[in-house]
Parts: sequence; C-alpha cells; structure tokens
Amino acid sequence: MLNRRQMLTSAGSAALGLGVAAMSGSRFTAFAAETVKLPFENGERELVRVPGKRPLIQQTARPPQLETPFAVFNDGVITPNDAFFVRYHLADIPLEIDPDTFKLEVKGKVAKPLSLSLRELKSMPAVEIVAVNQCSGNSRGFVEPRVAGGQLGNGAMGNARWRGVSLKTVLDKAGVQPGAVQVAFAGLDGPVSPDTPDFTKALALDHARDGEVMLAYAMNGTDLPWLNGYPLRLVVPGYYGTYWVKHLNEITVLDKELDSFWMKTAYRIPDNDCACVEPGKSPTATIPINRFTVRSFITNVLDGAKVKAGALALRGIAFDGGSGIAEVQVSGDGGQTWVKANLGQDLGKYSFREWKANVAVAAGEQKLMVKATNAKGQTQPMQPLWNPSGYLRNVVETTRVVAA
Ligand SMILES: Nc1nc2c(c(=O)[nH]1)N[C@H]1C(S)=C(S)[C@@H](COP(=O)(O)O)O[C@H]1N2
Ligand SMILES: [Mo]
Repeated sequence: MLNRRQMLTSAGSAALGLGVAAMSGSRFTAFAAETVKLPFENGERELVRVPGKRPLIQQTARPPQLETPFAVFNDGVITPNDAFFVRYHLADIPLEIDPDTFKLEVKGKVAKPLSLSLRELKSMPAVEIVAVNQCSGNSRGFVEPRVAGGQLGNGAMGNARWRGVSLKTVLDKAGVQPGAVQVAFAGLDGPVSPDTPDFTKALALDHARDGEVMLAYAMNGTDLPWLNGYPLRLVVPGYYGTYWVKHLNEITVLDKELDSFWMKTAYRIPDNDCACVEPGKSPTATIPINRFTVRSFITNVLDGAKVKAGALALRGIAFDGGSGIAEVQVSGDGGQTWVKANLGQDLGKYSFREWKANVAVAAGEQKLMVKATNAKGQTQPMQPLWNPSGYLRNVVETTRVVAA
C-alpha cells in the first residue's frame, strides 16, 4: 500500500512540477524566508515558500492564503504561475489528486448527467482567454475605518491566460432542462469541522451559458498550479475570484437559487449605485458581489521612493470588470493636473492593460496618482467608498515620492 507521501510524489509532483519536499503528511508546510511590511498598521507578514511558488506574502498558513509581492506586477502584464496569489477558505485542501481517475460530475436539472474525465474535457473544443482573477478582499488592509477579514495589500490579484472548455459546451452536452435557474459549483476542498459550511458558489444560468465562463485546465501554457485549482477550475471573466471555484469536481444545475452560506451570507455588497454605505453603517439590502470595479496602479515607482525632479517615466496596469480600459490618466501633482497615458498591447477586455506615461514632478514631496476609465465611462473615485466587508476597493491610488 502506498503511504501518503508516496501518493503525493506520484500524483502531486506532476502538477507541482517539482518535488514534494515541503508537503509532509496531511500538513502543508511553508518555510519562512523573511518578513515584509505591507503599508498599513499591523502589516508585518512573513514571506514564505510553498511547493510550486516563489516566496509569497503569507496571510494565513492554514488554509494557505498567499499574496503576490507587488513588484511582480511591474515585470509584465501576465502574472507568472509561481507568483500567482492563493486563497482558500477551508483548511482541508486536496493534497493528492490522480489526474487519471479525476472526474467532473455534471448533475441536477439536466437531461443527461455526465461524469467527465480530464481526457474527455481536453478532447472537447478548447477556448482561451486572458483574464484577471482578483479576490473580493484585495486591498482590504487599506480600508478605513478598518473592517474584519484578511488584511490584504494590493497583491490578491493576478492576470493569466486560461485555457479550457467553455462551460456552455459542457452544459449543452448535459442538456439543461426547462425550469433551471442557476448553476452551482463545488470543489474537492472541504471544511475541517462539520459546522463549517462547504464552499459552494452559483451563477445565474444565462451567465453560466454566456460562452465565456470556462472550465480551465491550463494557466499560462501549463497545467494549473496545484494551489490555483489543479486539475480544473472555473474561470468567470470580469467577476471576483470567489466564483472561480478551484479543484472543481461538481456542477449542479438548479431549479432554485443556491441556499449556501457563501452566496446568501458571505460575499455580499450593498444594493445601491455605489455599493457603499456611510462608514460604520450596515446596508439595508445586499446582493451577491459580482463584477470588478475599475482599478489602476503605478507599478514602477513604490510608495516612499526618492525620484529625480523633472520628467518622470511611469508605467503600470489598469483593468475593469470586462468592458475594457478606454483611458488612463496620471498626475504628478496630487491630482491638480492630469496627462493621458499611452495604453499598451490589448490582450482582451478582461486582461490587465499596460500603460506608460511621463509626468513632470517638481522638487519636494509629491503625490503621484493614476486613474482609469473603462469603455462604459466608469472611473475611479478620488475618495474611497466604504462597505462593511471592505470589498470593491478602487479609490484612485496615490504613490508618495520625494523628488530632488
Ligand atoms: N475550491 C475552492 N475554490 C475557491 C476558493 C476556495 O476556498 N475553495 N476560494 C475562492 C476565492 S475567494 C478566490 S479569491 C479565488 C482565488 O484563486 P487563487 O487561489 O487561484 O488565486 O479562488 C476561489 N475559488
Ligand atoms: Mo476571494
């Protein structure tokens, strides 16, 4: 009989692309490399090394929650697999998956329930899309007044080229029956305690069948990294990461809305135009979180940097929930004057969009700012909007520099 470690070596190493030395027994071991400080109070975090990843910022060890160091976003518009952030809710994450016996079940209100192997999925017509995955709680550590939840910097996001099968293709094969309203998704991870609700999410049937929602088996040209959902995950372009169910093995077509904690209680935003409330107040009505707000970041100059006064070359990224970035403007004087940035290569409306601009920076303490507008005319607020969960943060970012 194989012991657990051997199971990991035989099944896991294929996906991890390297040894399993750091995986021991049922424990997922992280080695601390050094400490970093995210720029808010209590922002000290360990940089840790886990299998398949370069050193990442640890938010929690169990379940693994790892944030991408922000400097990575200046290296390129695609986030490398080994730098891509990791977020789990439940500590019982799968540590052994046999790609030869793995099955995706498709059931519920369908004419023909399916049980699909990876080989069958890979033999269906493939689709590719470049899309940002961003956690709803990205940047929560900056929210003031502060709110409960993971105190993340800006690194709980990443942009990758996903390859897989359109969810529509699979649903059509199963034959969705009349009366269906939602499609629910569950993965191989589970709670450690029976009192913790399993992680299940749902999309409206029309959204699930839009042809863009994807069952991805590859990311940036290789198998999905283990911690990003090997061997199969849902990709919901433009939508917050909470819907991007990892280790996806169960799709259920429903004739009523999914009544799960993760849809009905968690991951909800105020049901009003700004999805915001007065700090400290509770919203009167809420809806499930959905599309990303518009965001943009300077990536080549970090907060607190010393720069040369005069012309300063800035570059960065911008993205939104799927209408595409139409314009990026930058300011070298705290928002008094703005110049238009040049947009880089267009990898699709769900991707990070690179931008470059030169701003004039006078000597002294200055505030650099960047503001994006999408194709629908939606932009970023100059003052942060607040909601009790610290979601949707998209205030115009400020990078303080000293120019001399
Ligand atoms: N099975 C499973 N899928 C999941 C989660 C989870 O806890 N379990 N978390 C979701 C959340 S909230 C986010 S932000 C994304 C993060 O994706 P990543 O870990 O690949 O970066 O996974 C989503 N999919
Ligand atoms: Mo998330």
